[in-house]
Amino acid sequence: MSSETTSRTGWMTSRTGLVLFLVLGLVLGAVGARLGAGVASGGDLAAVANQRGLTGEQAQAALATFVAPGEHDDYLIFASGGHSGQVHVIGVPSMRLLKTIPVFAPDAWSGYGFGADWTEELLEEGSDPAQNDPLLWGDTHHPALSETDGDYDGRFLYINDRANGRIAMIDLRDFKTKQLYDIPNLQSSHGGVFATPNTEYVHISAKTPAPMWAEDGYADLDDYAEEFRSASTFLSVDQDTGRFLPEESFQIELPPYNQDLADAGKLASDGWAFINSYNTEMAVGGILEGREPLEQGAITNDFDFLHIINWHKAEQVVADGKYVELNGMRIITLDTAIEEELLYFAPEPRNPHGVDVSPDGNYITVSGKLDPNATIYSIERIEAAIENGDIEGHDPFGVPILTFDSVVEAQVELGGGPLHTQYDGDGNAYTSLFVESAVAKWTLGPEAGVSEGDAWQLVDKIPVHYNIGHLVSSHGDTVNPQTDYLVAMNKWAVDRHTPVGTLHPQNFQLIDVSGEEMQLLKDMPIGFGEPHYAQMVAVDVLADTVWTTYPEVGMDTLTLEASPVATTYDEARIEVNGDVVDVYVAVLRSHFKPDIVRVKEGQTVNFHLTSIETAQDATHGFALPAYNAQASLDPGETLTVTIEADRTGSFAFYCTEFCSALHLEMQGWLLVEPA
Ligand code: K7E
Ligand code: CUA
Repeated sequence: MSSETTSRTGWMTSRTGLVLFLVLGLVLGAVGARLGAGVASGGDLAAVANQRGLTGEQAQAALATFVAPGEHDDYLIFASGGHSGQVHVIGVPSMRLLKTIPVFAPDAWSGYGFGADWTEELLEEGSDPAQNDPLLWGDTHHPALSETDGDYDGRFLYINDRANGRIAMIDLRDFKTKQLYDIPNLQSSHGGVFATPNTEYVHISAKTPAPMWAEDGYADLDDYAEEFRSASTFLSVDQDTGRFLPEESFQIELPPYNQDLADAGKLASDGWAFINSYNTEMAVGGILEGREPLEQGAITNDFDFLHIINWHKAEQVVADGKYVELNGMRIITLDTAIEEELLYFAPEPRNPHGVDVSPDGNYITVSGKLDPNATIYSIERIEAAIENGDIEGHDPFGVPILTFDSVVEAQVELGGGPLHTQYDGDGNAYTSLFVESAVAKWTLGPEAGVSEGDAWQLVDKIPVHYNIGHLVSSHGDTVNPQTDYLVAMNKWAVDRHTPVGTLHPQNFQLIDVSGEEMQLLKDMPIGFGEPHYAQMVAVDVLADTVWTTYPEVGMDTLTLEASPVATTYDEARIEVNGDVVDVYVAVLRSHFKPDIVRVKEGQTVNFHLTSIETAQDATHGFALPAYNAQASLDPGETLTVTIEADRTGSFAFYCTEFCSALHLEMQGWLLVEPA
């Protein structure tokens, strides 16, 4: 892996350099254009730049991001879709949207939640059992790609639902959601999603504390400190399927603070996990009840607590049976966590947002949000402080608080509203500044290969448009980030795009970070739901594993194994067993076999559909509008659409995907004869 990745680094860097060299040569040298404010002139390229009114810098940026028709991008971004409940896949540097993966919300194109049984079952199983109807939306926030040896391995993608405390698993062979899991004892979850360096666990923590021990789930807010709790959850992962194994997972009970962003330790800090928190004041709001608004109550303390969890130790504590079970989840109680010395706090400037571990694992950057500084802790100092019992007290629940000065390595003043930090391959960090609408580039310390003299310096800043939230660099959460691209994920677009009404798109901005100074290359309007976090992975990581058709005809979408209800063309048939009609349908260009299905009112009809296509992109749909069903079948896929034939009539079904010249002819009949 490492020699491969090293060569990837070299290739990327030299390629970026080559592009810049060519661009400079073409625009600046050969055609004599002036960079900066000047207008390119002379020569064909310059003529185009001139005609389009581009400066030399703009022309250079255009060439640096241009991916020629038919060519592929270098990277893929997996971006959360916020409360659209989806994941968006975007190519870099072209910033072209390649795909939207439905996760927590139905999607008619792919038939997700619109008829195929597997999709309806997923959405239903992933819903909170206490809710009457299946949840049909989610608020995706933080994607986590699976990792091997601390680097993305292209196998699985995980993403949380901030609204409902759920998490999803997407298989990156077919890019489809395979599991939705409503995590016991969590009402919501925010930023606490990460994969441990070998995807032993996927972590997710609570956002808003809940009265999780209360039998009926109820406790009054007057009893907040006594009754409400949070939990950090380590979900064990089946290495073959990528699925969560609840019976091998565990939680750690936490005080009723709002746990925010989280990150896994790696290399030097492997085995540790870090979670930010806010509202250690335990404010609950209550404006009409004579209390201050929550956001005021939550900022009275100067410090909140960085949660430091030794998950290796927690794993052992669970193995030793020192847990209780709560709603089917093994949970280490707060008292046990303290007793077993697996949970520590360190003060962090009030209401921080991001916590991000550096590629070498030594440094943990906490972004101040209300403080212009990034505060950097070192794992060496943390371990020493724990070893020496260097604590300044305990929180109200008895968790030891390490002394601030003993665990903080450095503070770097960055600007207004630091939120999130990413890293590159050369010891630099990039922090989003929400209030200032900028990205700050700064240097890490000696453990990251930066000389003492150059360490902990703000070296560059670039404005972004506007209100940046997260930012993402290539392999930015791994032990092996690259120094080429950074994408600023901005909340506002304001005037950056042609007005399209009152709901504005958001705005991704691609930034070149390969040189000394950051350079803005491209804007990408995001008109499909609010992205929060994203991860960026080199396309060659996925090249050998992504399927473009299912490898065998008759594969079940969910299990990715041979489906027991698959059919061949010759075996396509209708079987009637009393009230149940099983229709084994072969789907191909350009018909369904059988194409006429006669049933009686009141029967249950299972359409077991198998696409016997093997050609890339030969996707068919199966729409039965009279029964509100729409499914999509990729080449080789088998799925079932079940309907209760309670509506009599003669109904056409048809293929929704324009699959061939005779696509319109790809139609059949469902005849439901009155009983
Ligand atoms: Cu900063 Cu949910 Cu990661 Cu949004 S969070 S930005
Ligand atoms: Cu199959 Cu259109």
